[in-house]
Amino acid sequence: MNQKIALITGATAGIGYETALLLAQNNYNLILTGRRKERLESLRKSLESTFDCKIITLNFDIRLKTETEQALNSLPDEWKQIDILINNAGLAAGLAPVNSADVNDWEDMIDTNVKGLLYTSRIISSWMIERQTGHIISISSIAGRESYPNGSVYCGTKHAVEAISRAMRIELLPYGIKVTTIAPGAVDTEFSLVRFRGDKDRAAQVYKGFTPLSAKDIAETILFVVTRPPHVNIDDILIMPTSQGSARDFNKKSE
Ligand code: NDP
Ligand code: 8X3
Repeated sequence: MNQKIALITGATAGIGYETALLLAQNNYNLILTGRRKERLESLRKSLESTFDCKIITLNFDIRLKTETEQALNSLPDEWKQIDILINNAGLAAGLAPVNSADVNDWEDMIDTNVKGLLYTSRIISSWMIERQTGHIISISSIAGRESYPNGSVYCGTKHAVEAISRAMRIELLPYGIKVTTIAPGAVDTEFSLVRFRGDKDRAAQVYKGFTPLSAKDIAETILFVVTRPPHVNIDDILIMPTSQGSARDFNKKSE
């Protein structure tokens, strides 16, 4: 295959979905992953019929090590030549202090945001090392730079993403493999709906009174990062809405 191959984890919604659209539009061949199979299939059909790109979908739960390994290892050899890995799948579950938070929420966040990212990076970085080329982009968060009350474990997982990426940047240096973290502030996706377990009103409150980032803003940032020349690596980007100055400081207008 002449076109570059990008694998996006969590392509069924939000940032991953918009990144799939933009990369397909720019003729990347894509491996799209997520748990919602129907969404993956309809995205594949729509991208392949609209753009000059080939798509493979892998339907697995990134929290499960064996399922993740089996799915990735099932790729045909030519599709294992992944040029770009976008570690995007992730979630926040709940918003509660350590003394009363739901332990299952912690496990969900740690298993997805940290362990899932590691399972995927472990396998794909080994393929990149064989080819002495590649680029791993991980979606961190403002929560990877700051901690906020009631978000201890989500913030902890995103701090871990930052720490793991910094170490991988150095580990993969001898092989010419690029490593980037992108840390967004508030992005209007399904993120808050997931965090508040489908409570639409509560999720909508998060983005009320200011203009949040869109998933397309992050997709465009990813496209910028992957289109730099071979000698340039963007190590790290913090991207915020103009109306957000820190994890907790917003310039919100009442409506
Ligand atoms: P969405 O909820 O819109 O999308 C999350 C994606 O992750 C979905 O495609 C979902 O797929 C996938 N995913 C979640 N859990 C799993 C799992 N167990 N196995 C496989 N895939 C999974 O959220 P965003 O697009 O906003 O989030 C993308 C990333 O951006 C996350 O890492 C998030 O932490 C980060 N982020 C988000 C910000 C925001 O404000 N929205 C800000 C900063 C960072 P499916 O459910 O089909 O499995
Ligand atoms: C998502 C942004 O501020 O809710 O990572 O943690 S925040």
